[in-house]
Amino acid sequence: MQDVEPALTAAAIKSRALELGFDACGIAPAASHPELSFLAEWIARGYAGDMAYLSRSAERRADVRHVMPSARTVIVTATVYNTERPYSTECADPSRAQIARYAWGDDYHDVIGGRLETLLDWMRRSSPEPFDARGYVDTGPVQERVYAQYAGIGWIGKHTCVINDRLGSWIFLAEIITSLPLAVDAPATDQCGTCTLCLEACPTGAIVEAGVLDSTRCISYLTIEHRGEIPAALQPALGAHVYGCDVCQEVCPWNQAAPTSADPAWQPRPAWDAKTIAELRQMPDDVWQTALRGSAMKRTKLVGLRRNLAIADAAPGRSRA
Ligand code: B12
Ligand code: SF4
Repeated sequence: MQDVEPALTAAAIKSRALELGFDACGIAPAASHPELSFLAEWIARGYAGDMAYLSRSAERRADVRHVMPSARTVIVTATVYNTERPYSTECADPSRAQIARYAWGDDYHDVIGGRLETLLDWMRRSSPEPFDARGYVDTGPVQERVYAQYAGIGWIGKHTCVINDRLGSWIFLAEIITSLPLAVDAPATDQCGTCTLCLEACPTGAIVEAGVLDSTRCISYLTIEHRGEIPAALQPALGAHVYGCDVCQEVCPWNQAAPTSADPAWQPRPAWDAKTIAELRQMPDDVWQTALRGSAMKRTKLVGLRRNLAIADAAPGRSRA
């Protein structure tokens, strides 16, 4: 029997999502997409490092229907977090601390989580029938990039980030898994072509082949997720990256004219906007703790940030002026 679109339509949901501040919204089927099966091999190769939560939840991450058996569609949203600041690859000053763009403003889990809840509340009020739904921003057991690709939001680039042909890749993903048989979008098609700029630019060679990232070499993993000492052999390559890294996305042709967001939530906080490594090292703990409130950067805790700053301070070529 053919599914009949419910009274709450895909078009109405997308238009409400845009009104709520999301920059794109698409709908993917909750199906066995072939890319979902890469996760098991990726973990087996050791590319997850010590992110044990990924292997613990690998079974659920293999398909959203393992998370919610009644799932039929996944509503995927994208939110631009890019702001008017130069890329780290454009900065000639080695004393300037580099912080990943996504972490400059408010914690996206809180901001986008709130917007997603508002969208879901509206959906429940607008639907004549009750339905099952679960919303996630980053932390759920969902391979968000795969569903984003099948929702037409963008393709998974060779650097593994989702690229939208209009917005670029400075986008947060968030989704609502639903039991609603909504009309789905066409999947996005790969537009990387023969380009390999991100593979060549990665300071630690973490993109081991197109679409495959070895986290244990990735500066984002090393400076945010990894606890304890950072392997000595990789430390010099960290350069001035004190929290996360954007190099693979900065060199991407699809981000050369990427739109920026005027949303106050994503604007850089003054405590770390355009600061030197030395200034951040000298910032007292209580000032750090206040600045980190409601910021995604608290994930690594102050001890992790201080570890990263010490490594950056000792980086080769770093001017101590
Ligand atoms: C674990 C994780 C990380 C890890 C591992 C990253 C990775 N590439 O897997 C680390 C800590 C390194 C990381 C870093 C970053 N992350 Co992160 N991360 C996640 C998380 C929680 C899970 C991702 C995951 O499942 N990885 C496992 C592997 C298998 O998945 P994948 O690389 O995404 O895999 C796809 C392709 O690589 C491809 N593939 C895999 N194997 C193979 C093999 C072959 C042969 C082929 C052809 C393809 C292929 O298909 C895969 C689908 O399974 C997601 C949120 C979520 N729940 O999805 C956020 C997420 C992916 N991260 C995000 C962000 C913003 C970042 C950073 C930019 C932060 C920063 N600046 O420091 C960097 C980007 C680094 C990079 N190039 O990926 C965003 C990405 C948004 C976007 N536009 O894509 C997400 C979606 C969070 C969000 N809700 O917005 N992250
Ligand atoms: S830099 Fe080139 S290969 Fe890498 S994601 Fe962008 S377009 Fe694709």
